[in-house]
Amino acid sequence: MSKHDTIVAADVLVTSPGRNFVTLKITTAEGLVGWGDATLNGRELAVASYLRDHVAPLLVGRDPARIEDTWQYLYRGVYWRRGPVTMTAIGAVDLALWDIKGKTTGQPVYQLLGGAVRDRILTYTHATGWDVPQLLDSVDVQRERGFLAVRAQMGVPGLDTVYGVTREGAGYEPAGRGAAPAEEVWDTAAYLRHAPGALAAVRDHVGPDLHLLHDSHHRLTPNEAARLGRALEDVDLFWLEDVTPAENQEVLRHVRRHTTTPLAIGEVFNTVWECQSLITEQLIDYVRTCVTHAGGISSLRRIAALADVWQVKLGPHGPSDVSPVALAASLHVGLATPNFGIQEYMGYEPLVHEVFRHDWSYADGYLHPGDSPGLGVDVDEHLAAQFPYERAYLPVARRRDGSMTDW
Ligand code: CS2
Ligand code: MG
Repeated sequence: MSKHDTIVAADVLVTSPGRNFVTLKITTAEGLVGWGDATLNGRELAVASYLRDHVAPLLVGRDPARIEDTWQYLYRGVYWRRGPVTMTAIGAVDLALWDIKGKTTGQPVYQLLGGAVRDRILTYTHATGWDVPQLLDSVDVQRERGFLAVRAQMGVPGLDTVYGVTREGAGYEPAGRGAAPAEEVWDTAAYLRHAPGALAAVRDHVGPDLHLLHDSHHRLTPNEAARLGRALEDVDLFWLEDVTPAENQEVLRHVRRHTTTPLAIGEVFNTVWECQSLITEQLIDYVRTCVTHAGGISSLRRIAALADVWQVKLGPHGPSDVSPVALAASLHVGLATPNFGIQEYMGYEPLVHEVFRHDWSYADGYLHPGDSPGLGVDVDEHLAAQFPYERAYLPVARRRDGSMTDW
């Protein structure tokens, strides 16, 4: 490869093999291709347009090796910085450029990040059940698949729909296809009456060793969160996630004063600045920022570095609504980052694995990114083209009195 390659094309692929994904393809004059995930569940076309209409023209002619300069150019150069759309677009560019750099050097990205600090990455997956028996069965299924850490989400008596669960027990895809979001009814009091007992039943069923996690999904007030954390202390959770919307990080001080249940927050955050107080005030134990929505590998490493100073660990978001390209990138960071705690892995439908052929693999409760050059993912563009975008929205939630709350 000549000293300086140049970007000759930046294309955006929107495909829907069971659910919508947005993928950035960067091509260089030397014929190298880098892939980046740009999926933002429920707002996919906003990121696709941000990339196609505003970023792609600026990438053509740039040196793909200048990853950090490109990150700074796109972050500081946009003026209207931060937010999920901007940072997911920047994240996709960052992943694609790290992918290219790996292919240029013949190295998996984790080697370019300093090499492995561990042999494999502890991962957790989801167990769901509308009632406790269904939930216990779902947990058992995941244990039989070898998972050492399982997130448990259950229905709530008196409610028809609850985040993270389906009555059918099928795999849970929150974004519903259609012209408008589904409207769900939420009742925090009913949830708080039910969740501690349900999670205690799971702990009784599985014994002390399985790591158990639970996601309150942004729905509690600080005092409700404090009460729930305290009620769950004997359940010995690995973490209790998103107890409050955390737009106001100071409110976690109240929660922290009243419970030692480990807290995890950050999947909807997009820069290190949103996590700053949570980390430097020890208000959380795990920061959940996603490698794409938080601005890419370059950005997630900055968050990890700040978290390491305060002994906070990474627990990156890894739902079914970020693509196998994003999971790959998260795993490369995970293998090379000392304070990486655990990786979320909801899994994908078989067709998604065909569209996004990847080198990363799961075995016995752990993931590994593989040793292919770059991120180790290749997109089957012909197959992807057979699944056009289908409008889909995440649900919205209203209280019983009809007022909006956090879904
Ligand atoms: C959830 C996500 O995995 C999690 O922790 O919070 O599934 C979240 O609901 C979805 O990513 C939203 O698209
Ligand atoms: Mg979550």
